[in-house]
Amino acid sequence: MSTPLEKWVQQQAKLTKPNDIYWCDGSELEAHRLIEIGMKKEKIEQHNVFHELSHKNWPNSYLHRSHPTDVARTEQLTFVCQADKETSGPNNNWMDTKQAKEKLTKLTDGCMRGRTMYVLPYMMGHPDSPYAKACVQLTDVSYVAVSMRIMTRMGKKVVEQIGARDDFVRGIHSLGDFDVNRRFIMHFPDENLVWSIGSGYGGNALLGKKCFSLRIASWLGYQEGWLAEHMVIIGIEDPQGKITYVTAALPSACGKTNLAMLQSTLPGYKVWTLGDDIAWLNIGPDGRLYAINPEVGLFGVAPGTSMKTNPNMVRTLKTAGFYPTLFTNTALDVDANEPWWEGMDGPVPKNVVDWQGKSWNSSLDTKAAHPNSRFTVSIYNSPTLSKEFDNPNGVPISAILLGGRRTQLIPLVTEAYDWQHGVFLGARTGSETTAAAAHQVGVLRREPMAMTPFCGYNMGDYFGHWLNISRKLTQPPKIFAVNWFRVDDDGRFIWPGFGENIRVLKWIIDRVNGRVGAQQTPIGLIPHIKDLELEGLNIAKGNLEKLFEIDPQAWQAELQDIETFFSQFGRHMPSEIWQQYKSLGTNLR
Ligand code: GTP
Ligand code: SPV
Ligand code: MN
Repeated sequence: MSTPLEKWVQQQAKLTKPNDIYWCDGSELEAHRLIEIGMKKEKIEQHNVFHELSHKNWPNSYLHRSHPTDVARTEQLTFVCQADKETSGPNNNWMDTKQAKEKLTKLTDGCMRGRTMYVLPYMMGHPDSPYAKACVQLTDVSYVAVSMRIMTRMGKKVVEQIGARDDFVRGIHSLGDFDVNRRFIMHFPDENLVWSIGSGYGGNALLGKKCFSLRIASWLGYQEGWLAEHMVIIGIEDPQGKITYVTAALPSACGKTNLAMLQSTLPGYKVWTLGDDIAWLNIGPDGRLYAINPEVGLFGVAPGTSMKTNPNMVRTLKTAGFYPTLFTNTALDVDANEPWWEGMDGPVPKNVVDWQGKSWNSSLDTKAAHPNSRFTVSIYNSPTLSKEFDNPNGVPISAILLGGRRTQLIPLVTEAYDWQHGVFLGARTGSETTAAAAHQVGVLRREPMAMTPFCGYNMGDYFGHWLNISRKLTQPPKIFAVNWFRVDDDGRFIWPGFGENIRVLKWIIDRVNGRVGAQQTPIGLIPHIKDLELEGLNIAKGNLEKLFEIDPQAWQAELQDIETFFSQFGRHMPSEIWQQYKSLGTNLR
């Protein structure tokens, strides 16, 4: 008698028609075999799937070049197929479930011919965690198999854990033919199913990540009373040795990985890493909010990563760990056979090929590394890994930061008056778009809780769910809005950011621990300048004022944009949020 899992794999093999089926066991030996296959047998365009880099400075590292049309998430090709369009909401593309499956079945029929189907059993969350989920993804490329092994707890134990159960999360993935007209990333939340074809890139292909752990999990959370969020989890240790746990939502390529690995410039303070992208937030037995990171890897933006901006990330990448480290679409220093990207320490190497393998030099006006080029590395390599990382119950959260990338208008930090006001601060957040998705960069859009591309149901209901969560919390975390990205009249960032962000974190934990007061403004509470540790920084006085300036006139266009955004959600929009919106308008007048 075969199990539901075996039956499902057989069914999918009948449809996809691979040459052979390979069940991954998650072992070290297997990872090396898969990389060998990627280096010798599998190709994308003219490139092998993996190129071995020199292990001298970058231990166990490999370069992957994706298809040139397949370098970022494709939001326009991403669908959330809830039972009806209204449940998916205006924040998602929707297709009728039956129609979506007919379309996908056609595209999937025979798509693995001549290829291997890899079966990847994996857990999101620690296997002993009450919040963990067992999942299985199918894929036809070694890159995805090796990446999933770095990003998740993958292995044959999960098959035993699933046993005869039918409720595992299913993911079907194939590279297809890379034709964007035949590329779809589709979600079926009521069946715990993700079906993705035509892309091999990150969030489109590693189905445990955004597809399951955010889009589908957010829907599970809505029904079951928890939250799946696009958030960093960190512990901030103060000079007394007290650790305060904090989460932070920032949109894609807006500083989460940097914040998660922050190296403090203030003596006595230290940041411990628990997660850089996804947090599952549950109400614990004591009524506090607990966070776990369902992942075990970091899939971070490479350009700009250096000993100056993110030394702990550089150390993580240069640590010889148990797992391989992958570089996707970075440039290559040909002589050293090492990865290279804009913003790396040291001089530009003499002999560089760009992310597509074409000869490059700095006089060209193109980037050598793709702006969304990334590394995939085990979080266990990180020198700042929190000792609570594998705690199945997670860590209790005292503050939640909700931010965006705003070159104008939004202050460095604002504290919400209470949870309701905090949900409004999150809901009204705007951010300028980045290269993490295939769209125009630098366009302001609403990014509530950094979840615009990831909320798997109607965002109006999502705001209502956030409001409901606090009603069950004994100690709701304080909520703060942050913005590292304000620029001066010359277009330069005013706030130095990166390691210096500890100064803002210090104020936040001082507020949490009742050590300092705050000033009331029309938009929320901001620091008294005397309470901000600014020693050693060189910010012109006028610019410092700009970091906290609230210009009622300039807010008028923002109010209009927020209203237009909220209005789309019609009757799904909670009245509390509209009340908050009205008081903001009144306060600014
Ligand atoms: P995803 O992995 O896409 O979800 O994004 P992320 O939020 O983890 O992005 P990451 O930390 O990799 O941010 C990358 C971009 O943010 C780069 O352009 C960095 O230079 C920029 N960045 C990060 N932190 C700061 C900061 O404190 N100040 C400024 N000015 N830029 C920052
Ligand atoms: C993001 O775009 O927010 C990422 C990268 O973290 S991806 O996994 O491609 O979604
Ligand atoms: Mn992300």
